[in-house]
Amino acid sequence: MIVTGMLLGNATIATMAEGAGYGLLQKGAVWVQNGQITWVGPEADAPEQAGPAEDMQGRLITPALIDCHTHIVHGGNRAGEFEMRLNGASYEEVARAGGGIISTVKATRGASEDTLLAGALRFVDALIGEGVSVIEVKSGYGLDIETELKMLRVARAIEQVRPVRVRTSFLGAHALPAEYAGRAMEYIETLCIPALEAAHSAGLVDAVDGFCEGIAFSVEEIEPLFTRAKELGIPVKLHAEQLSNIGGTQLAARFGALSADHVEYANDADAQALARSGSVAVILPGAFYTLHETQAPPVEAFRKHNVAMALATDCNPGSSPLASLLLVMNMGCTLFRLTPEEALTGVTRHAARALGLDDTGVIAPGKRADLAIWNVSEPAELAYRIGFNPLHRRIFGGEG
Ligand code: DI6
Ligand code: FE
Repeated sequence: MIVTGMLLGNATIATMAEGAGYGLLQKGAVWVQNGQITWVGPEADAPEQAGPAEDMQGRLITPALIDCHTHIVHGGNRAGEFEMRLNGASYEEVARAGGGIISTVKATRGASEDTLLAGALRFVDALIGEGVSVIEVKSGYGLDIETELKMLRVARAIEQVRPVRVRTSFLGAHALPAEYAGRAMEYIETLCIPALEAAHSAGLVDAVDGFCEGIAFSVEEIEPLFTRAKELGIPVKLHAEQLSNIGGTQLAARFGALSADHVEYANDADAQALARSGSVAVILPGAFYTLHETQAPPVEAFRKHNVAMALATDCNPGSSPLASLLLVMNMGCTLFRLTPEEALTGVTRHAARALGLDDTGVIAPGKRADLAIWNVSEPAELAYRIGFNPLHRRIFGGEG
């Protein structure tokens, strides 16, 4: 008998397969061959060719985690601004001292690709250390063609130096650069769309994102960008209804978006629109926490209308300087009353869907062998503990 691959046995397995809650298997085993999952089930039923099982000693195995919304590539940091504010400085004083999103744009424009990559890897490594296998990375701190492309190249470079998959989102419509003050539509038409075309030609874009908000871009300004994305065959997603309700969720749904993200101010009609379009609601508790927001996303409406909910770090230097997906799971439960099962689904199966990936996020035959093995015995413990990382081992594409 020829034994191939590896059989992980004596495990509690949360397969996260559709329609089955955690899809929990006690005394389970999973068989991995050539980077893929070949079989999962009760160890007693394991195929003979799988050979003897490696003893997981009752540990929990889940799909590896997926962080489906980050701004992990950026120049500089805003710790000084954080400190100024906590010492009593007003928003205007911070802005006059060069703070805010525009300060990150300046730092990102000025940074080399090596510097940006080294900065990002600090957070990438923290996420990998928590069992993460896929990270979405947005541009959006360039706001000029050259720097938007630079950010996306750095995002792609992460995959070359770390065992992780990266999905890139073009976020040229993140903020209006000073050069275009008062001319938002002109920015979209003469800079943002050409930047998207250039980035797409260079093979750097998996999705197109925008920041639809009073302080950023309106529905009317995002629409031509989404129209162009559609023509190019690129899926869209949108930062929508984070600080107010201005119709971004409806726009996202109209374009069949992969996801609408933040969505604190979304209402019942917005939830229905997402349900119809099959878009995922990506919930970002890190920004809510950092900004001291009080409006929680309409979780009850999402449940009622069967909108898939994902959770992500939103890792960025301003509103969410957060690089722990385990903490995000806890925050989702504590701040927004998600159940631990919804939280785990939100960083696995639903996060994969928010990125348009159908080869990962669940433990099932034919999927990638991206697994996280934890020193816990039940899945609720992952969301329950705060500031504790129980990862025992991560398997990425069958390796590890
Ligand atoms: N939503 C946010 O909260 C951040 N961007 C976005 O689209 C803010 C990013 C920053 O402050 O750097
Ligand atoms: Fe964001």
